[in-house]
Amino acid sequence: MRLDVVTILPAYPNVLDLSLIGRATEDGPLDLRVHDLRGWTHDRHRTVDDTPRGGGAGMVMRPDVWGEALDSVLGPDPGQVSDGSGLGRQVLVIPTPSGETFTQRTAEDLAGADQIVFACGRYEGIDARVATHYAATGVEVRELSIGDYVLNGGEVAALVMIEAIARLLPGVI
Ligand code: ABV
Repeated sequence: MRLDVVTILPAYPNVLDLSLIGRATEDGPLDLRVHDLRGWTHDRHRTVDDTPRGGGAGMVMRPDVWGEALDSVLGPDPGQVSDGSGLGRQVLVIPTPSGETFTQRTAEDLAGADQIVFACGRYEGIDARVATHYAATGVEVRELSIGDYVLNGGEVAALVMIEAIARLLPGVI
């Protein structure tokens, strides 16, 4: 299974190397790739945050930067993994406190995917047009919450989901 994590804190997923998940990445069924969102910015300050469209308090994350990042990570046929071995199930997970609750059932379902891309937002979240856009292009978009509390960003939520999903894969435990 391929797992991609897009984040402005690309060192976060390094903790997975301490566990069984790290070993599964070295010689097992997991292909974990971490991407720095700021690699898709074009300005000198590598800006990823923006004032919300239509006004309102707080900052959202720029949809143009997320669009370039996710177009690149999802590849030319969004919704399908093209890894040479035929087409597979590709899922875009957006951790958000307002999402559907992630449960063991969700983990079991997502363990059947061929590629999961975790879009980890900071600030007040990723501009809502990002989820709408990829859902409209045929990607299975899942906005998921690990619990009824607010974190500073989606990274820790993604780590929780990755651990719960990866341990279900044959050859990880
Ligand atoms: C994602 N809180 S998931 C981004 N419980 C920001 C905050 C946050 C998540 C969660």
